[in-house]
Amino acid sequence: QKDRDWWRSAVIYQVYVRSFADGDGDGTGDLAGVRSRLPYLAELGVDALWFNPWYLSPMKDGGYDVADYRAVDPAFGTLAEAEKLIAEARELGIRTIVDIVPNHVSDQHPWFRAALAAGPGSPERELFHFRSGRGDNGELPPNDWPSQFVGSTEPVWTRLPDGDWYLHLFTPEQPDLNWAHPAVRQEHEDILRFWFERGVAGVRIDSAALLAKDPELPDLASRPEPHPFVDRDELHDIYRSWRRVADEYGAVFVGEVWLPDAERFARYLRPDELHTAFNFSFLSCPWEPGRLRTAIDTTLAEHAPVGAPATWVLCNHDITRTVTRYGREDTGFDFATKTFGTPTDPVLGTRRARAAALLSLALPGAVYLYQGEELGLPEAEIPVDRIQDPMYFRSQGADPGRDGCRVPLPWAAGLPHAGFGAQQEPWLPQPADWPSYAVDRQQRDPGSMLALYREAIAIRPVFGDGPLTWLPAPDGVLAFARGGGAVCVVNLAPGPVDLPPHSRLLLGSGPLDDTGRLPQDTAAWLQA
Ligand code: TEU
Repeated sequence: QKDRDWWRSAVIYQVYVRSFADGDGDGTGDLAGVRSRLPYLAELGVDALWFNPWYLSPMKDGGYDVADYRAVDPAFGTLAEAEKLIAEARELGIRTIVDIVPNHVSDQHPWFRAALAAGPGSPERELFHFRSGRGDNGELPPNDWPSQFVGSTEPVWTRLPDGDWYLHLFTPEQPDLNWAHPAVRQEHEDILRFWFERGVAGVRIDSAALLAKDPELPDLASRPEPHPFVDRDELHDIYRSWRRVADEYGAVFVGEVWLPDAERFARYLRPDELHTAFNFSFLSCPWEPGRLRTAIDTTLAEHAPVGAPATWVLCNHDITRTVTRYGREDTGFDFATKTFGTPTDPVLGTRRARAAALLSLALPGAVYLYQGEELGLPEAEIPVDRIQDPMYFRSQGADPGRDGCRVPLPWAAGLPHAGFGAQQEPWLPQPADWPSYAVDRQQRDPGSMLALYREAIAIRPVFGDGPLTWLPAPDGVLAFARGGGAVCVVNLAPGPVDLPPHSRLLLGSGPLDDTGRLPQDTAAWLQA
C-alpha cells in the first residue's frame, strides 16, 4: 500500500532536459547527461523525476510543440535511451513522470501537415479548429479569444493562403487539437499506454484545463459563461477515461490546472479523475505570515474533502527563480510586473528561499522541486539577442520570457561552462558567477543550499504523515506539527524569536543568533 501511494508525499524533481546535464558536450542537455547524473539525484533523495517534453520537436516552445509523441528528439537521444533511463532510475528507487501535451501539437506533426495539404472542408482539418474568417473577405479572425502567452495581444488565429484560419492558443506553430473528435481522444489514450508500457509511473498533463472548446467557438466577450475554452465540463469525461487507462498500470496524473477558483480546481481531483494537480498558490503569495498561512489553509481545505494530497510548487520552468522572487520587497509573483528592472537582493532572497524550502518540505503532500532550485540559482538575465522563449517575442518584449530560469546547470566550478557543454557554448548563456553555484562546490560546503535540501529530504519523515496542526506561536511566526513529533517553525516576524522550550534543533535554514534565537526569515525543524 505504501509503495502504491508513493505519490501522496513524494519529492518530485523536475528535469528540464535541455538544461540539466550535457552528455555529449554539444551545449544542449540530453538523456545521456541525465543518466550520468542519476547518482546525484539518488543522493539528493528524490522519489521521482518529471521530465519536461523530450519528444521529437522543432523546439518552437521548448518542446511543448510535439511532432511525434512516441519518439525522443535526436538532440536529447533515442527512445531506447529513454527506456534505459527509466529502468536505471527505477533501480535507484526513482520513478519517472513524462509530460503529455494534449491541447496542441507542433505544426510539423503529421496530422497538421496532412490537414494543410488536404485543404478546406477536408476530414483531415476536423482534427483541428479550422474556420473561415469574418469581414467581407474573411480577412478578420473568427473570434476574439486572447493568446495564452502572458503579455501577448496577438490573435490566436493564423490565416492560410487557402483562406482558412486555424486556432492556436499559444504560438502559430502550436495548432490546437479538436477534442470533440474521437480520433483525438483515441490517439491520446494510445500515447498514454505507449509510455506506461515503457515503465513510466506518471504523467504530467500540460495546460490541462484548456483542451475542450465550445464547438461554436463564440466570442469570449459575447459568451463568457461557461468559458468557451477554459475549464469546460467536457474535460471531466476525458480525464475519467484517461484514469481508467492509468489504473490499469497503477500510474498517476498531475494536472497543470491553472484555475483561480479553488472549488473548480478541486473538481479535477477525484478518485476517478486526476490524482493530483499543481498547487501554484505559493507563486503569487507574498512572503508574509498571514498570507502564507492563508495560502496553506486554503490549499489544504480544498484538497481534504476530495481525498487528494496537496502539492507544493516554489518554481518551475515558467516562473522566475525563487531566490530572485523572494529577494524583492514585493515578493508576490505578479505576472503583470515581472520585469528584470525590479530590484532584488540575492542575500535576502536566498535566506527566504532556504526557509521556504524547509516550510514546503514539512507540509502534508507532495513537493515539486525544479532543477537548480536545490543550488539556489537566481534568475539569469539573458541578453536580448540570445533569448529563445517565444513568450518574449509574442509579447513584443512586454514579458522578459522564461529563459532566465532555464539556463544550463553548473556542475563543476573549474570546467569550461561550469561543466555543461564541453565543446560548445550552452544553448543559453550562463551568468559570469555561475561557477560559484556549481554542484561540486556545494557538495563540499555543509552550509550550501544543496546540503540543506539533501538533509531536509532525508529527515523529512520525522514529521509523520498526519494532517497539519497549527501550534501557538508569537506574532509573525508560523509553527505546525503533523503527528510525527517534529515541529516546523518559520519566523516571518521583524526580529528574532525564542524557540519553544525543551526542543531540540534538527535542522535550520540558517544559523541561530548568539542568544540561541531564531532570526528573521529563518525556518527550523525541531524535535519537541
Ligand atoms: O504552460 C501553460 C500556461 O498556461 C502558460 O501560458 C503559463 O501561464 C505561462 O508559461 C506562465 O509564465 C504550459 C507549459 O508549462 C509552458 O512551458 C508551455 O509554453 C505552455 O504550456 C504551452 O504548451
